[in-house]
Amino acid sequence: MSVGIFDSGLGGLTIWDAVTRRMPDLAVTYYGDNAHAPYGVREPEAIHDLTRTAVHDMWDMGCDLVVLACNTASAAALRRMQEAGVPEGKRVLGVFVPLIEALTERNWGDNSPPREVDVKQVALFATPATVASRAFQRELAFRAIGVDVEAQACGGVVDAIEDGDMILAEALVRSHVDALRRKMPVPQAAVLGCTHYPLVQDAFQRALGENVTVYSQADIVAASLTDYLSRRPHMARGGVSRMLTTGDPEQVSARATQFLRRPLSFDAA
Ligand code: DGN
Repeated sequence: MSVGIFDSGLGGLTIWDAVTRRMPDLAVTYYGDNAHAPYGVREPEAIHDLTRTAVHDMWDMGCDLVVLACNTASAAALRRMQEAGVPEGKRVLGVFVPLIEALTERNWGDNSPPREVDVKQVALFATPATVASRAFQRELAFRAIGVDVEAQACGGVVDAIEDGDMILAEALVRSHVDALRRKMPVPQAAVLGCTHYPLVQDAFQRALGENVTVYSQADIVAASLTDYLSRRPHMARGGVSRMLTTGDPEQVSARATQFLRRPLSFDAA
């Protein structure tokens, strides 16, 4: 059994990278649905169905715990899959809750009532599908009250990063931050709600200024997963590490290596 990390494509590699650096001995299966990426521009129903199919594949191949390392998939599929009921002994987790827990500095049980927190003005930067879903605001409302969230859909940033055009990515980040500031002039915190954005975190920080705390997912999710597994050690035992893709393994390996600047080799899922 290994821990599964799922993404629509390459973005989840930022989370995979942080997880494998933090827990080098953990057996991890990375599964990229590159044949159907990007998810960010698809309808919620299609995103749910693709995510559900991939997670069932991963459960069947022995990953008892699957992390949806993709905001777009978490937004469209996570709650629905959990509410539909998961098979005995299997788990699926997403990326919003760790982020919200970091933002509210509290590891709450799902049943505790929402409470007042210090951070009041929060900017969310994410893909158009994640912003449209309002999933982040919904999860936040379960845990905190009195927080204003202004969301900015960051069209083009994922594609620019995947094309390796970091100059364009930075320019787009600046223009999306400007657009956000027209709606919320002084955010206290900024949440980067897309797996690709850790790669432009410095650009967000520069554009937002040093008074804004930027929450980036990779380290937060890796820390949260470490904590989760320390309380459930049986889920972290045994298994082998592998990288799988529904796309063309040779092509995906080359793009992933360029994306993360670390040699990576994928097999067919
Ligand atoms: N991995 C996706 C996310 O975190 O929202 C971004 C890539 C995409 O499907 N657009």
